[in-house]
Formats: sequence, structure tokens, C-alpha cells
Amino acid sequence: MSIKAIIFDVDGTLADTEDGHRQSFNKAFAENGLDWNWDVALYDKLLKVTGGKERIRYFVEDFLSGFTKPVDYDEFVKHLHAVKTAHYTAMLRDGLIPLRPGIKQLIREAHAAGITLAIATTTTPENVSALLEVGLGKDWADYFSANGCGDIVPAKKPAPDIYNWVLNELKLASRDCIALEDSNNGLRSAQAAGIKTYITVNPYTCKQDFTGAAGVFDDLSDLPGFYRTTGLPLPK
Ligand code: XBP
Ligand code: MG
Repeated sequence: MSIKAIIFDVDGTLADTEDGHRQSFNKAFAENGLDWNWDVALYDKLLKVTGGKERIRYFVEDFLSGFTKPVDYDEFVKHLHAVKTAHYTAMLRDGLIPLRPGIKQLIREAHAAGITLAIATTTTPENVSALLEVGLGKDWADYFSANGCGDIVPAKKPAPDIYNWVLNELKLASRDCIALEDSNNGLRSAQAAGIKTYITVNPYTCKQDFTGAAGVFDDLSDLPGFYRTTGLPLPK
């Protein structure tokens, strides 16, 4: 059965974004008078939880001591996350976070070969569009038949919800698709949706467990090698 669709994760896969997220969280905390500083080592631990709002709650509830939650805790978290997202999208628009090696070429070649493309991510729609407007151009959305992101599903990765949402949008069976991910959370999410998953690692995820992945790559700089491994019907 030849592959009909590629479903892309965003953060860590399309671009090495997580340290930009981390810096943006820290700017939001400082602007709101909080002395919270997520260094790389702490952020590595916090990445266990997907979703920026969920990650802030995880930090408050599992890592902070002596912090009294404000009465409007949900609004407090949403506000912090909105400020963070404004800083992060500004970084993206300044071109500070380029697409990873091979990604732009894969998207263009696969789309030209008639393979359906989709996005399945935990991040927000504004982050997706800010990243891809810079990385692929204003018409970036034309490449994708479905854009599954953020809060549109009840449970974030590693739950399969976002991948099942994309499969439903594409009206394709999981066996007709492959997923490209970067993290153990992402691998478990795609696997739980029955999708064969390939991994490109990055500094935050390179030591994670990728048992069950169909292949693990440093990146897609050897695109012919990726085509051979996946059996994608593309230029070898
Ligand atoms: C990775 C995530 C996101 C980002 C932060 O998403 O878990 O939460 O870390 O972005 P992906 P937000 O599924 O693309 O790997 O603050 O917008 O959630
Ligand atoms: Mg990811």
C-alpha cells in the first residue's frame, strides 16, 4: 500500500522551536512580575507535559513550593500563555527560527507528487501560521489539507486525539499515512492512532525512548535516504 499522506508534527519537527518557546515563557513570567526562570535543564523536565498552558500548570503544581494560586487561576494561566505566545510569534516573524534541514524540500516535493499533507500539533494556530508564513511563504496553508492544532481536541499528546482528528479530516485510514515527529509524546500519540511514525530528534528529545518508531533520523538533510526508508514515491 503506497503512502497517501504525511502528517507533520510542528515543534521540534518542522523547526527546532522549543528553546524559542522556553525564552518566550521566561519573558512572559518576567513581564508579569514572576521570578520564575525556566532554564534548559528545567524546561527539559517540563516538556514531559505538552501544551503551554498545561506546562505552566504542571510547573506551578509540581515544581513550585509556597506559591499561592490566584483566585482566577485559569485566567492567570491563560494570560501568561497569551503574553508568551505574543513573544514567541514575534521571534518567528523576525525569522529567528528557521525550518529544519530538508523540511521545505520534502513539503514541496511531496505536495508536487500529489501526496496529501497535514499538521498535527499541540501548539497554537497562531504559532503554526507565524512559523510557516516565514518558512514556506504567505501561501503556506495551500500545502496542507488539514491543520490540527492546539485546543481543538480535549486531550493533547500523548493522547491520539489530534491525530485521529486529522485522519477524520483527511478521510484517510491510518495505514495510508505516515507521521513525522520529534518526541516520545508525539510518537505515542501517533502510534495510538495507528500511524507508522518516523522520528527526527533534536537536542531536547535525542535521549527519549523511540521504541516502535519506523525510523529515527538526526534530521532530513539526507532526503533521498528518507525517501528510501519510508518508501515514499518521490525522487530517490
Ligand atoms: C510541542 C508542545 C507545545 C510547545 C509550546 O508541540 O508541546 O506545547 O512546547 O507551544 P508539538 P504552546 O506537538 O508541535 O511538538 O505554548 O503553543 O503550547
Ligand atoms: Mg514536537
